[in-house]
Amino acid sequence: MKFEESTDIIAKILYGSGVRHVIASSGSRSLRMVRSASGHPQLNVRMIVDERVAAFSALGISDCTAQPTALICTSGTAMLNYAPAIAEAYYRGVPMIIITADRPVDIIDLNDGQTIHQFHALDNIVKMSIDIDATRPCSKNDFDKISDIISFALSPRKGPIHINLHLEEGNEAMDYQCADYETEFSRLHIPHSTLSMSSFQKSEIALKKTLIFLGQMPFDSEMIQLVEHVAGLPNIVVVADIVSNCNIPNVITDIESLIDHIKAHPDVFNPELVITLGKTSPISRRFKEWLRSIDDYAHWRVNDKPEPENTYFHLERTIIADEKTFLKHIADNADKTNVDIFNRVWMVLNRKADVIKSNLLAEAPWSDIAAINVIIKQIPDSYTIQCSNGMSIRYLSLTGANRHRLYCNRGVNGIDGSTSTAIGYSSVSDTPTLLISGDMSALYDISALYSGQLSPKFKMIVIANEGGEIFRLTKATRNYEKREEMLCNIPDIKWKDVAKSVNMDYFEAQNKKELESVLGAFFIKNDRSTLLIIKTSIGNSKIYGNIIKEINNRL
Ligand SMILES: Cc1ncc(C[n+]2csc(CCOP(=O)(O)OP(=O)(O)O)c2C)c(N)n1
Repeated sequence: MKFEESTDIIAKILYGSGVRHVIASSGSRSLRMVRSASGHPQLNVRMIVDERVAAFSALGISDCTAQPTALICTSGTAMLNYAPAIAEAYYRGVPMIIITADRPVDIIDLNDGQTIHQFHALDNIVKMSIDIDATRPCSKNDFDKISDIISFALSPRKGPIHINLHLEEGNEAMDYQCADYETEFSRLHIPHSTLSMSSFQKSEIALKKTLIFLGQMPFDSEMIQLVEHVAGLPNIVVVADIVSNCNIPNVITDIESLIDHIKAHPDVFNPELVITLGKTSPISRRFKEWLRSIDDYAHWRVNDKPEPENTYFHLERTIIADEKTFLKHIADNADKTNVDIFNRVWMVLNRKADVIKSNLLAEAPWSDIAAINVIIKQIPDSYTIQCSNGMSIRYLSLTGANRHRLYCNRGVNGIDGSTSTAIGYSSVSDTPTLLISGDMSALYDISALYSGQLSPKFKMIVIANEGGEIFRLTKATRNYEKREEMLCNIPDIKWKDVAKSVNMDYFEAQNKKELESVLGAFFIKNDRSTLLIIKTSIGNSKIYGNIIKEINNRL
């Protein structure tokens, strides 16, 4: 009889469900699970000590590979450090398998160290949790439960699940044989999303001035083609966040530059129907507020779950469908005789704004936005861009990102894990990854640079603008008398020393000329990961804000 521990079989179940990458954090309680996973010939297991970094890296890996990534950690508070990345995965619909090692059940609540109530601790941010006692031989029923919960992670809406695994400490083989278990895909039955396309008539869209909004979506060339087609229909305008990965000419990715003009001309620009696709709400707060404030339109949300998500307070219908199926349906049923000019008026406005914007950006004095405008034009086509929150993603929304793949944690995260996510992504990507980050975000997640995963294909640009620039721009914070001290401030970081300590090449630029002269080398060098620091000073937000104001004025 072949000896197999429960954890060996769990490792096989992981592989059978499509997991290829596992990130384990160091600990003794989790050792049995780690040993089994790393002993599996087809699982790629790496160790990252900081669980927050581990979980964000796993998120980046799942974003890049479109496969579930597994996490393993030890008992106690370790798992709580997974929470920010798990929450992002939950709201963005990214599958992740979280395995937390726990103590034997009878030593919980004895006031022992590193022991908390782990089961259910992540319940608000995972699709489902199970508690498995692997201190004894696991039964077929236990393995069925594990297979089922993993298949649930992979079924619509995809998302993270939590397996809390009670384990004996130690490295010696357990002296028992657990149940034989068929770990192939037999139990993994992934239901297809039910489509309710019949819930609307062709005429309901064909006759209405329709605004389609695209939130965050993974890059998908078939999706781009469909969007291109739909965005050419006369009664439809497509407004998309730059993280929709549909950055094509007939889609409006910079709504912020148009919003004042649109608000001033409701008869021309107000939609009768708004359809939203993708998991996230708009980056432009003013666009979201506009959609909340205007009357007389209906909102249809295309979603992979039936629960109503009434972001704009106009929700009329939830259409359960995947985005591509829905767009195909619209494209196939388009009314070719329609002579609506809704699309045309929006497109004319957008083209005009683009011309004004490109002049204003070219003339902008040295600042964050001037630097981003230079950088974006020089990023080689093969690069994926990862971006932190704060101003960076807003700068990119203004300049555009050409056709680069672009990712940012726009689900529910703030500044907590951009570097880890980008490094995780780049660790499994065949092509180079560029992270553009604010300096506060980069400091917050600096542990990622020490995670031992830096690949030569990873490039990082930090906009060193003396802390949280966004607070100097936002109405709610900019006039606070202690703004710099209480909101913006970060210590003076010696980035050159940081780069040296993690073996990254280092460049810096303090003006446009310096930037132009270092960019070529920054992108071309491919033997080590590289850090470029862009130094600007306070005043950036005024320059950025004035460009947007001026575009709106000149329209
Ligand atoms: C985890 C988390 N903590 C706090 C915040 C609040 N917050 C929003 S933006 C920001 C500052 C961002 O600064 P930086 O990364 O330097 O970007 P910049 O605004 O300068 O572009 C902070 C602290 C957040 N979003 N997320």
